[in-house]
Amino acid sequence: TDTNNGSEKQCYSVGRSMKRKEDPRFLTGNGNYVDDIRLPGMLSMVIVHSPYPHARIRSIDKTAALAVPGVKAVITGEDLVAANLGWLPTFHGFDKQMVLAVGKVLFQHQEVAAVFADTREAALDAAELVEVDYDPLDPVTTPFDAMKDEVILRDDRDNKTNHIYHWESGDRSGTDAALDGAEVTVNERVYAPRCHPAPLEPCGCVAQFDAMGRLHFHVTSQAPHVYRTAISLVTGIPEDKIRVVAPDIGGGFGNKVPVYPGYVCAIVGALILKTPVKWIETRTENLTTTGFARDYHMDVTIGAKKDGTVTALKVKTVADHGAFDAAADPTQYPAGMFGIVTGSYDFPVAFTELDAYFTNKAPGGVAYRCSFRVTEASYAIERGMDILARTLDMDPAELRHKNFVQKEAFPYQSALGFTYDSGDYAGTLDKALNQIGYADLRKEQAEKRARGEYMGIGISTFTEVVGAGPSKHFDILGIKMFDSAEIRIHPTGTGIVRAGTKSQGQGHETTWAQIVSEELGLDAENILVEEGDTDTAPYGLGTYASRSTPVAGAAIALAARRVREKAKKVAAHLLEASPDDIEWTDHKFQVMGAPDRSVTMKDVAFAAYTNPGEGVEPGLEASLYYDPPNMTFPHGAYIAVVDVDADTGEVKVRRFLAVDDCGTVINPMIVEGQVHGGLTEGFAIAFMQEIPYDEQGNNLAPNFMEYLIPTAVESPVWETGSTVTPSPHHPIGAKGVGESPNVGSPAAFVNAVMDALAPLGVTHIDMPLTREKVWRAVRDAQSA
Ligand code: MCN
Repeated sequence: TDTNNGSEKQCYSVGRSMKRKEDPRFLTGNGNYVDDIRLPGMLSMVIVHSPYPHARIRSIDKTAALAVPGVKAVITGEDLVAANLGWLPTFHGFDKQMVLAVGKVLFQHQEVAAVFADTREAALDAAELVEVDYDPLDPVTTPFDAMKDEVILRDDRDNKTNHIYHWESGDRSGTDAALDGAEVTVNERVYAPRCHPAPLEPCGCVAQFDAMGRLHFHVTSQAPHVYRTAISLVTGIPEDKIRVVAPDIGGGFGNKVPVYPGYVCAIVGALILKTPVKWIETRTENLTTTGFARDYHMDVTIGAKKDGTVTALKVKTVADHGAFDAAADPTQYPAGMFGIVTGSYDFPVAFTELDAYFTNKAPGGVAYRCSFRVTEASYAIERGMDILARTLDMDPAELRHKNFVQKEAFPYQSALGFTYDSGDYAGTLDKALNQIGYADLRKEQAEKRARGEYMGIGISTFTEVVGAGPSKHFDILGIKMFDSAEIRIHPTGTGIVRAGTKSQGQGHETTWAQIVSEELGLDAENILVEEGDTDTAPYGLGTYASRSTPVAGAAIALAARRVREKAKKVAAHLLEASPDDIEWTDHKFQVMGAPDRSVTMKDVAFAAYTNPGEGVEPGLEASLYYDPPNMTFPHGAYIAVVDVDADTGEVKVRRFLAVDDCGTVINPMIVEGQVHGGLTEGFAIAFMQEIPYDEQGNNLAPNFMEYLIPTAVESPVWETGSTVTPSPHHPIGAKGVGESPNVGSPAAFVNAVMDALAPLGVTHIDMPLTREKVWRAVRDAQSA
């Protein structure tokens, strides 16, 4: 029965706030993480990092390190190149990354050598004694310097330029013509700062070869099967000789999608030293080497009529991808899904182009809780719309209303080529405006302004694109993007579902069980969910881009329906009727028109193994691979209310309301939890977090003293609401939700602060809106 309200029927249903099945394990401290693994003879690996952002390596001397008691080996980039293991491919194939630096280091903290020792302490001591003789070079720390090509950073590429790629989408000349003829145009350069997902558990692995030479690789991975294939491609170990297991994971947020140099080193160490090797990142390693997102400079231009109707959108982006384009980006488009930049608005014409550059910063291009550039795109358009509203002296809610894609227009073809599945943007905004009491807030603001107080209201009505994806648009390492499910029902009516996804905190053990339960009329408490072991789970592409519900969730529902088809034959046998006369109704099989003649799935499950009927194969299971016809397009209307102290720059977020629409909701409590988590991250991005580099290429936020994580003390109280527009192509109508709050909220916060400061003439401040920046902007505006 449902743990919340005790009613038998509730336990089946999608749409119920069933408590998370995984939580007793986590709440009692019994989660099983990579660092919990202890194996006999296991060595500890520590990586030696470069102190310089750009330098030639003259020599590396391992002698002193090797003399430390307990040290078993030190490997360098030269060693790996000699073994043909020097490079890691990136998922989308535009670049590759050095495992350990050879010849030159390209960013501060780059991996230079790996030390293996009996204990972590010995490995740490020895790492300090690896003597690397560097010849420092001038670093290039901005894409604007990099584009001059005065210094070419990458010696290994034939292409002697720092330019990585140009990507464009839409109608350039049509957009230019529309902008030329527009009654009003607004333009602003907005920056999505380089930031980091900073999961509670940093990256790490344990590599172990068994007596048969098979690699058992436990790793904090969001995509275990992809890792298995990537490891096979990099190391040459046949894929059947590799088992990847992702145990419990303490948050991923995108950080655990790419395969990192430390993993290759640990595998090499375990192979040559013939004993297991563990590597666990420190917090500083995590914040300086793996998993950077954003660093997008975006020029947004919107053309409109005087009445506020938008006529054209142009967004030109310069992207800083650091030393390697480590993008774990699975789309065929190098700039991921940035084409969602037209957002929720019906732009008749649009054009966007993006140029990405190498710099002497850590490898960039990884996604942080966004479907590959969607947060950047949403921020650009939502800031742009607010700037337009202010230029036209229009209410920002009214401007949005005027330009929304109308709910009758779905499926809607955007000017940049996406086909949005469904939505009700106006309905969702109205719900948010009513729920927060918008009209009253505007009155209060007017009164405060009259008293010289700075209160602001910021709106963001974003559209997300999630569920990578149809195989025609997405692949990783050439593997087309589908997902998978395998369901096995046991004789007593309990069961197991295995999927190609991997929860890092999202609650799949609960929601996948709920889907099976709903489809098969079995108790969700007795449906075990297993993910993350490549030996048992069917091949899947993993959990990121809020793809699990849209893709694997669909695979699970459809696999369950396959089980039901089989079960129907057994039910027909039990009910002595023809399968054609059996219907599935109210979570059981019954003879059509004879409700008193019915059997439950539990009855059928037992019979499937004991008495399935003449000619019916015993057993009750199904597996299914699902290639979605399209992505799903969740949306939301977010409203932030802030008070700004213009004398100190302090911003107080007084209220924040998020109304989300992710189609059919499987578990409202889990969705609300996802929204709270994502909003907290969005809040941090808007006000606290950035990984800045100084002109010498030093990473200025290598720890939690500098890279701030909001605690319950700083975080606002979140108010939530929802609307439901099912996805027409998903079997249960669900869209993804995990990223929406992170995608939609930064613009709402910034729009609110700009609204507060409008009377002072402040028009834009780049995130993060620290007190100092807000104070300076106010001071500059006043002295202008
Ligand atoms: N859900 C639901 N009904 C819906 C949509 C989703 O009940 N209509 C439930 C799902 O079944 C799932 C959860 O909400 O239990 C999130 O589902 P979904 O939106 O499909 O996202 P994913 O499971 O694919 O998770 C990925 C997404 C991303 S991209 C990042 S990054 C992220 C996030 O989710 N990282 C997280 N949320 C996180 N939450 C935690 N605790 N830790 C992370 O690392």
